[in-house]
Amino acid sequence: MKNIVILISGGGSNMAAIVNTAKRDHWAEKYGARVAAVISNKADAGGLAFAREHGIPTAVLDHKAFASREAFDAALMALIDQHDTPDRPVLLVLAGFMRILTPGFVAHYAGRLTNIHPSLLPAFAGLHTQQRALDAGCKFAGATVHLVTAELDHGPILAQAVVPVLPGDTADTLAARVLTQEHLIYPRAVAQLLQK
Ligand code: NHR
Ligand code: GAR
Repeated sequence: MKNIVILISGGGSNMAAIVNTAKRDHWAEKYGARVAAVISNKADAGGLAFAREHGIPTAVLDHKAFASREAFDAALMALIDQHDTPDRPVLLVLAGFMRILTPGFVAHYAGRLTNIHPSLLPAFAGLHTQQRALDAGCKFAGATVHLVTAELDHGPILAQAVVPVLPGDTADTLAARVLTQEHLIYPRAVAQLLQK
């Protein structure tokens, strides 16, 4: 049995893709897994409404209310681990979550913490990936699902998808093309982890 906890900061479309796939593919029956909670560091994250509409418990933890990254991460860990039991260990899924996590936090969830990053890692770790890919003249871009380690965007790769860069692309049009692929590979990669 697994409790999936998803962290978001924004629109939450990857979170929604995982929730929808879990339902469509009967993850509860197949893997004993369910999305147990969605947590955002931003109160206005669009994805919170989707989660609430789907009966998933939500929480907001505003990083600005904490004096340090360590203090924020400790509070976040306490919230997440409410869903952690010996027979239902939490699988923690970052989906557009925009806060860098401390090494202590990452170690606590080692091997059960995933992220989706909008580039073909190891190229373009960090932020503003699509503009950097355009500036570099890349002909292809994409997304990577990886296990999170203390080094930003450098954990073991679980899945990737490639899209072409098209003439006239802007960072926004390229990001939208990449995002459609993210919605396919992230639920698939999570399902693979649930089968382990
Ligand atoms: N934490 C660790 N330790 N390792 C990773 O690989 C992580 C991580 C936390 C988030 C997602 C990542 C991405 O996919 C992620 C991977 C935020 C930033 C960032 O610079 C960078 C990478 C990612 C997420 N955040 C700023 C910060 O100071 C804040 C930016 C903002 O609020 O808009 O934390 O791209
Ligand atoms: C996605 O493209 C995701 O890869 C990216 O933000 C978008 C979130 O969309 N993640 C990062 O840039 C992490 N730093 P979503 O909120 O609709 O899933």
